[in-house]
Amino acid sequence: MKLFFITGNEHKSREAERVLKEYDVIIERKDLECEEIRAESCDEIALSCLRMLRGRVNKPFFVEDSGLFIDALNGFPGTLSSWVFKKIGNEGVLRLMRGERKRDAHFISSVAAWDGKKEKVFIGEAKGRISNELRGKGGFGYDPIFIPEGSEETFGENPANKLGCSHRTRAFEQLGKWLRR
Ligand code: ITT
Repeated sequence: MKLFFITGNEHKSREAERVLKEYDVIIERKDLECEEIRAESCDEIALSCLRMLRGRVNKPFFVEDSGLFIDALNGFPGTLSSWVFKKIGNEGVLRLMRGERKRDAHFISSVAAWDGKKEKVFIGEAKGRISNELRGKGGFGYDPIFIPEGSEETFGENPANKLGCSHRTRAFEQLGKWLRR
């Protein structure tokens, strides 16, 4: 089966490709602009993008919205993750967390898919904590400051571990199972 992944982010599409090939799903990335609504949850944003793009993509496709939610910052940057990363980067987030002992955080990935007949949303989560300093050059975005549960290395230091347990992997595994149903 072939589906379009509408995203401007190549890292996301590479990660999706690796997970979905296990389900015999081939993806093709297409970069179409979608006006993101303001919302507190990634699934609301993903679903609204899916509905906005339905008329423009007449083939089965999906979109993904994700974000980093930091407990000590009441969930910030959350659904603003992409914008905040561009503005202040990992250094800026580490500055906001300076002196903070409670460093719990989680990533959320919401995938909204249209298989040609039905729409469906899948949510994946990765729990972890924010490191005290930048570590590792792998991955993208907040990977160098996020340490997943059960590990001492950031996603940036250990991208192979990321593929096994990330929010995106978990959401795309559900999509793969649904497509294969
Ligand atoms: P599209 O909307 O075009 O898909 P985007 O990068 O703008 O691409 P989002 O709006 O979903 O995507 O923003 C999510 C941001 O959250 C992303 O740009 C990163 O800064 C961060 N993020 C999401 N998943 C991540 C991951 O696996 N590792 C590191 N940072 C991540």
